[in-house]
Amino acid sequence: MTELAAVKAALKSQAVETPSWAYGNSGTRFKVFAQQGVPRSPWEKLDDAAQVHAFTGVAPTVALHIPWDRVDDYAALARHAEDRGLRLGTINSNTFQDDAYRLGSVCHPDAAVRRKAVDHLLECVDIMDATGSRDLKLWFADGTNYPGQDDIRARQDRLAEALAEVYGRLGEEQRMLLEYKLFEPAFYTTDVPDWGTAYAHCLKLGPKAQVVVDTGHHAPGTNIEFIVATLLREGRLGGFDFNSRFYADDDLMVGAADPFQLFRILHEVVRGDGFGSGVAFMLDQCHNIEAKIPAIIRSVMNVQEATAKALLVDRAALADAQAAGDVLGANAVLMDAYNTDVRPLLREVREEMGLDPDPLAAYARSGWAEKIVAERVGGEQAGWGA
Ligand code: LRH
Ligand code: MN
Ligand code: MN
Repeated sequence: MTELAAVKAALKSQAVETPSWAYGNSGTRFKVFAQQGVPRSPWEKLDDAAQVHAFTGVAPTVALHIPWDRVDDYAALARHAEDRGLRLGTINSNTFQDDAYRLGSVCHPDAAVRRKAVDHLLECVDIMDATGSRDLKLWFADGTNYPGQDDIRARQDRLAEALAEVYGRLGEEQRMLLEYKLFEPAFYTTDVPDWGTAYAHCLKLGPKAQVVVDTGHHAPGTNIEFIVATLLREGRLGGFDFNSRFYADDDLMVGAADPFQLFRILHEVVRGDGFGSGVAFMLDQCHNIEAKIPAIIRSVMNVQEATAKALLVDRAALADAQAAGDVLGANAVLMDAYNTDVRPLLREVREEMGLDPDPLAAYARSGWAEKIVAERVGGEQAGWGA
């Protein structure tokens, strides 16, 4: 295979998982601007996700969030997905929207609350069994607001105990992805604030426990690609929650705020043989003011563009320059790839996949946006304010 053919093959095989909650209404704590035509149920979220996959060709799975996507029959939901060329993807747990969790969930000082939280996580694994999902994504809002409020170390013990119980319930092919976040909603301590804490827990649990890097969950200036390189080197990068941040956990479209950072991250994925190795490429975004389906299509395209650039890095030339201590030469190799306009290449890739080379224009022409506005009245909120 020529090098270009290999790059094209990698781009065709890339899969970007879209989140069910990105299709629904969402907002800030100040205001949710409801949009017309948004899905009224998990079933309709899948209908919209099928449009994203139809026009991009690389978004075959959809992440669910429980209870936002609770249904009576998950096997039927999986069939609904299959009928539309999709599969159900990661199951995201939610232990942050119940009054019981004011002081935390799996780290709560009261064993009864911890039990309730763990039972929810176990229920999520039951759902994975029904949907055929591989990954359980765990993000905990647990933490404290004031020094002295609770015992930092005891909370880690409670966390470890809860994770071990859920880990023991996983099937052979199932994985647990532990997501960290610097702060919010807790402001003083967070129980899983960084990759190191997540990694330490995963290491104790076993190989089915992996770390998730949500690109919006770091302090400003954090070198995320270093974290990615390290986790890949340790065999513990489970996947990404992609989005953009300018300030905190902004959940804006991936590649919008800092496409160069996204390229640097994906360069480390390529370097660390992370493609095809089980690393999940997921979006975790909310589209508060922009049209949702086009925003998700744009996000998938942004991931593709950064991936294409990362695949175009001349790794032999880079290795030579690095070995020779050629600082400027090595930097130039990387920048050459980043500065390549990969849009013509991606248009070609899409045509070879039998797709329209311009997914956004094709979606706009399809009439889907008008159809859902006409047919759907009273769309639901994604979950954050629900
Ligand atoms: C938390 C988070 C986590 C949740 C999602 C909705 O900030 O990133 O992944 O499940 O947002
Ligand atoms: Mn996330
Ligand atoms: Mn987040």
